[in-house]
Amino acid sequence: MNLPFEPKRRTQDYQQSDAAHHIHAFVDQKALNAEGPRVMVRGEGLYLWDSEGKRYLDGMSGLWCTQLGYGRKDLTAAAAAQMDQLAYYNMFFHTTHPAVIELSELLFSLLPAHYSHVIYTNSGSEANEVLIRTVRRYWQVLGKPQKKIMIGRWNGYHGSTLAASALGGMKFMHEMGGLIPDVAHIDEPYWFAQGGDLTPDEFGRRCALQLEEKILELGAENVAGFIAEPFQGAGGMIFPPQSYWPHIQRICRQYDVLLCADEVIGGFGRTGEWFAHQYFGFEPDTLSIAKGLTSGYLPMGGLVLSKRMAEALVEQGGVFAHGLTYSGHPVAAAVALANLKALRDEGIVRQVKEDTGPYLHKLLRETFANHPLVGEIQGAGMLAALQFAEDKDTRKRFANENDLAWQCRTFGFEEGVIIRSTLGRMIMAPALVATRAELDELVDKTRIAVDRTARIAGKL
Ligand code: PXG
Repeated sequence: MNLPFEPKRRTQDYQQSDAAHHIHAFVDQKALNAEGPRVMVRGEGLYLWDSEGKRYLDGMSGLWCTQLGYGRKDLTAAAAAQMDQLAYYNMFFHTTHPAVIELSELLFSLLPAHYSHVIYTNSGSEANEVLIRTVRRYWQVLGKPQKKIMIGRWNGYHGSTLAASALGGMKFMHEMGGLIPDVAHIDEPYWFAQGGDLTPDEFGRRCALQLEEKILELGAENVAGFIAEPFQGAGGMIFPPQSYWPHIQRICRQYDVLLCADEVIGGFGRTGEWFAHQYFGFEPDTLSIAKGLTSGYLPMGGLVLSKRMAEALVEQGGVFAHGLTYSGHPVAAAVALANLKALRDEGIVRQVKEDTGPYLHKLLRETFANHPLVGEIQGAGMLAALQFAEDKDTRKRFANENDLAWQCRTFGFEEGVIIRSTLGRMIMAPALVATRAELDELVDKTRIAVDRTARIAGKL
């Protein structure tokens, strides 16, 4: 666990070369070049080490994806064995291979019975790109080609490629390089910030009814699908009120609009259920998957289809004009297979649901329910958000909440814990294999970071 590690080069060398060649994600590159990125060199279990030898407890599973933690030898062995046997072949021109077949068998044994088919991709963004074309194709096949419009949500996140970012509702992303036609948005169900005087349930219903209003405004005969994350991830780890999903599902069914769940973060055990829609109790027509499918060890994503959709596309659809060089890549498939087997056979998802998830949330309530900086604690399983509030009773947020949360994240790094900030929320999503002792450490170090933040906010 604490093996010494010698990086090959000095941190500054790495940073200078990095600055010379890379445009990083979601950052002002000039500012980052001046500061120099942290260079991560090793991972084991929940821990990461940087090039200075500093150790961090990774409270974010990388980017919400390393369900099994770092350094799993069974996953590296699966990759090596598959590379030796068949490093690459594709699913074009009437071919397939055992790795992808076995992966799909296992995937559908874990999914509810009304899903039957999957289109593999290399990422969550691609899954959502494929989603748009597949949903439109479905309606074409059913003789309703005018059903084309996708409805998403403001502050939703569905990826960084053109159509995925258009489906998402991050306006600063829309401003960088365009939108696509036939996409509309409704408000997000973020009660703490936008609920006003409504109870959470009233607000959840109100947000869901916006979908109905939007469908009626656009004409149900023109609307293909509604896409949403079961809970918002990148937008702040926001759980919707309980009333939200039942109303959304009812409205989608009433107007014959496909319900598309983006399970890229919520899938593969994050909430303690295999999929987040099961946690919230609704039945989507499609599921976008990625991240935890391979525990992040190799890039792989996919679009899961209900039997009803797959049947129409297969039986009546003719040529499905889509395919990626790496769809169903054998090495990614072999790693995904080993990953899903471990999650299932080691009882990891069950452990999150029955033991470590409740433990984490009890700890968070004990630590933060009466904390002067924290107005709300949300989450389930290995997933949590702390909402900063200037006044809890009125749910008044700090004008500089983004800066405060970023500062808290920086304090976290100093204390040796990685947590993520979005607007005024601190997010935790540790690996599903986290032990109680590791969760103690996560919450303890987070508390120190939050206390330090409370001091600069004048709350402690
Ligand atoms: N859908 C959802 C719900 C996501 O969270 C994607 C699609 C896109 O997946 P790819 O594999 O194309 O990145 C995501 C990705 C963050 C953060 O800071 C979140 C994501 C990616 C990077 C950072 O919360 N989610």
